[in-house]
Amino acid sequence: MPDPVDLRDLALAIAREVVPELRRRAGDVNVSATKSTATDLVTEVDCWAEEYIVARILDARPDDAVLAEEGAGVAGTSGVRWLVDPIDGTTNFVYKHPGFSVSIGIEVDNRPVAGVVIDPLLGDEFCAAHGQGTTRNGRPVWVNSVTDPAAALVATGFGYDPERRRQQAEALVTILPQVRDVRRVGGAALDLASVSCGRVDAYFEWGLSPWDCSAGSVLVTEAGGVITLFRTTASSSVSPVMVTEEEVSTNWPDDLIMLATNRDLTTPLTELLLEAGTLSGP
Ligand code: LIP
Repeated sequence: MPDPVDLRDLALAIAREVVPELRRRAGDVNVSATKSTATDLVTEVDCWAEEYIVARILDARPDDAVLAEEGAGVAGTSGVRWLVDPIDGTTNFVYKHPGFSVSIGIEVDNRPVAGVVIDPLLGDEFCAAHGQGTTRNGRPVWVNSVTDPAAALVATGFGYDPERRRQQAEALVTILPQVRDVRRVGGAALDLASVSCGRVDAYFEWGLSPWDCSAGSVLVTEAGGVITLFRTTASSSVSPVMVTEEEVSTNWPDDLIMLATNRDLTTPLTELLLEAGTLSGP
């Protein structure tokens, strides 16, 4: 198996090469297209950064597979797969609002083993490799040890589909009064990085894509946290349907819900998501 440290270091080197351009163009770019809905933005910089990152990966490791947000997909033969979000949090990027990042995750045999998330505006580099812990700008970081949901600062995000947004907002009516507060910063990758370094206590979101959260989930687990994945169920009264990272790697479900937090908060926050209807879906 390729060394996760080598994969992480290659991801970091490549991500660093696009960061200056992202910093320079943030807030000074036209929206070139929309995707799933009118609010799901794409800019020429997303496309440029993706092309650049994918070319660099394949130049260094031609037998690897790549899956990237703006459409690049390459089937590999090595068992290594790169999940690339050239700009996670494109809306923030368009407004030069902190919360967007470059996210590169790496799986070996369908298991996430390394990840890099760089915040171009704040200059933070989050890196993790299996068994090696998580670092922020080279220094080790860990998830918080909060045990009471009422004392938890919880990040979340909203999808682009208006009906899904309505349901996400409704769930917050139940969640918000029972936690310390809620943050909606912008992109999943940085939200997961925030869990890894204790900048928030937990993060959950319904409807993520693999490139949004591949790198960030390694940051969380290597920082001592827990990633729990659920499928939505037909009724909020039944047990949540949990799925593994390997299962979703080969067959990514549109209704996936991710919860990232520390070991102690996982059960109480799962119960809160269940009470809020987040795990029961449409
Ligand atoms: C974003 C996700 C985020 C979600 C946003 C958006 P994108 O990704 O990372 O978690 O809440 O609405 O989907 O599309 O900006 O790369």
